[in-house]
Amino acid sequence: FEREDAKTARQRLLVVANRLPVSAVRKSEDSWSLEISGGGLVTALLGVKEFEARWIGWAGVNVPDEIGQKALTKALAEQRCIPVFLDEEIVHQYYNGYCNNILWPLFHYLGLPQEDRLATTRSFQSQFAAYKKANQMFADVVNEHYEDGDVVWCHDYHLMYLPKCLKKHNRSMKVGWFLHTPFPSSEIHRTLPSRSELLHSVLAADLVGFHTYDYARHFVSACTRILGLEGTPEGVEDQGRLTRVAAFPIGIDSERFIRALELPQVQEHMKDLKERFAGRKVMLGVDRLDMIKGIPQKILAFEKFLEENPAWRDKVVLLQIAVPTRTDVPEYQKLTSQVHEIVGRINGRFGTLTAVPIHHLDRSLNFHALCALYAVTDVALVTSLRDGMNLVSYEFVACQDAKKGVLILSEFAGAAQSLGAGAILVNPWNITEVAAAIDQALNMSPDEREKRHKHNFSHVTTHTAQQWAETFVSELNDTVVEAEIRTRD
Ligand code: ADQ
Repeated sequence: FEREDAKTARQRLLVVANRLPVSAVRKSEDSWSLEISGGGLVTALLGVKEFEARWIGWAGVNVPDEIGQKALTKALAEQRCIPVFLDEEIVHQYYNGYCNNILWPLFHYLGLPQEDRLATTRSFQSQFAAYKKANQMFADVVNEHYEDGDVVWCHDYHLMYLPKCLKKHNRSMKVGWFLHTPFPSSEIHRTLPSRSELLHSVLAADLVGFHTYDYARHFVSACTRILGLEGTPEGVEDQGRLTRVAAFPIGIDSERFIRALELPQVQEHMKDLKERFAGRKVMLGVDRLDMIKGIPQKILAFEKFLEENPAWRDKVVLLQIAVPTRTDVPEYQKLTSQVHEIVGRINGRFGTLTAVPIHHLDRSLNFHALCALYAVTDVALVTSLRDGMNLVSYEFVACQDAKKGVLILSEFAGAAQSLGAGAILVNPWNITEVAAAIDQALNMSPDEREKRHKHNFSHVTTHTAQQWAETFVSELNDTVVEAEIRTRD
């Protein structure tokens, strides 16, 4: 009955994520302009009609003064957003430090930071303290706005300490936690100094979700091996209390992409691109400029392909659109220079006076330009070294119903589990294998392309972002009801 009631009364959903789905720019002492970002999570939740969603998160700006905080809170309220104010020091230690320098690389199998061990250990402790403090600040805002019957959905590696903070305050709160990155093998998680504390905290949630069964299995193994708890087919059991653990593969709002292709400005853009690259096959990479995306490896594989296939040199072009992220971090600056250097070398080697084989852009594209690019592409190259899911592969497939292009996809992206049958799967570390996959993709028969595309298109259009969000929240409601019945019996 509880679910039925929730449906008719539109249950409130509190989505807690590190960042709010808006960018805030201060116009004056007491006024702000807001821009809604179109990320996957935002579109997923906007599409869910069953719940009334509110967002709680950091607005991405430092607002030290009360006047500014009040004005921003008011402006955000119109967008159903509630800010958590974090000062610069906390952001440095919690966000840049513990989240992005420790958990992000570790969860993508890149290990813990290797610099001066002593310094790392010392800063590790202060960063973990800041992480817990920041998570408690998120919890305080949730507690302030929570009403009986709400569902609280915590997102990602930034907020692993949040379920514990929430349940400590209110045991009956319905809390779910979803991880957008991979959860690594328990042997990797074991290296993390705060390994047990984080696992215990996540287990305080009622439902814990991952993109794939493998990540869920790794999490359960970490709990059994590191904490000595019992793993069951349903989840993890601790002193009679079950935390349900399951896979909820995310999707995209495929209709939004399909509809965009009909717009005159997108059609115009497609026409320009087709003219610009007439006579050449277009290969495409769209990534955040992050080490996990395997951009240098991808470009080196393309070089190998050109080296081995001279006949293709003036008949193919690789467009690599890499939006810079975390630009203040030295490793990311190094990655940018490395990519520029490789691209420069290859263009110098195989370019002619009229054309170069690689166009590399360090920038973000707007939605319409991105759709046009996806639609004119012959072969998409997604070669992440690790990736929780990878939505670029889904977006490409959604835009390809006319062209039926080929997707080359890393076997280390979560998407390999869902789009594997239609894509050419590769080990992104093996440059020879990726070069061979490029050859196979460019020479694939139309029948084979159609067959593979059909499989992927049907998956992408039926496993949508909206369905993902609805499934997770329904499962969370059911899990809590089942737990109540178990306790009563
Ligand atoms: P990301 O690592 O950001 O997400 P991904 O899933 O590919 O990776 O999503 C990237 C989004 O940014 C896509 O919507 C894409 O269109 C957009 N984007 C990337 N580069 C762009 C560019 N140059 N210009 C414009 N737009 C660009 C994290 C995890 C993923 C997981 C998602 C969702 O790392 O593994 O799939 O969350 O859970």
